[in-house]
Amino acid sequence: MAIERTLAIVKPDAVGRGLLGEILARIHKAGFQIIAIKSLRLTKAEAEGFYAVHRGKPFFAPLTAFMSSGKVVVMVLEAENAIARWRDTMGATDPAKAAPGTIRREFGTDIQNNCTHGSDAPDTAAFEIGYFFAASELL
Ligand code: FUP
Repeated sequence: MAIERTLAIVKPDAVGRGLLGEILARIHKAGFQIIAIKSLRLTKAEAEGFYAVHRGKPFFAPLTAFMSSGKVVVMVLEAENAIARWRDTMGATDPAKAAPGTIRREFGTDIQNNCTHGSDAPDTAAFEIGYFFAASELL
């Protein structure tokens, strides 16, 4: 297994409900290094660019409205097998289908308000990390 980096986002529902500390604790317990972290509010256009792969789907407009509705915390996580490991820590997209003990199962409200994002493959991780962080922030 290789050391990988993945992009994680704590979404507006989780930041707004005061869940950032709990989610950071879970990130540390799962063995990730936080390489970079920042808090920001996405514009609608920035949210649309981030989720461009979903443009045209019925949930695209509500999803991008939600993602630009409040502060998010974006971070780059590093670990062995980080992409799959972070997705396992988050749980399935729909909290109702996520495994017990995962972030989305324990804190998610519904398939849109599911608290966290994680890259799903090495190429998307590279795109998503580059969307938020300059190379000089990732040393
Ligand atoms: P994930 O990789 O688990 O974040 O899931 P997807 O890339 O399939 O979807 C991205 C985001 O779109 C999800 F986090 C939530 C939202 N979504 C919906 O709101 N409705 C859907 O039916 C599917 C996804």
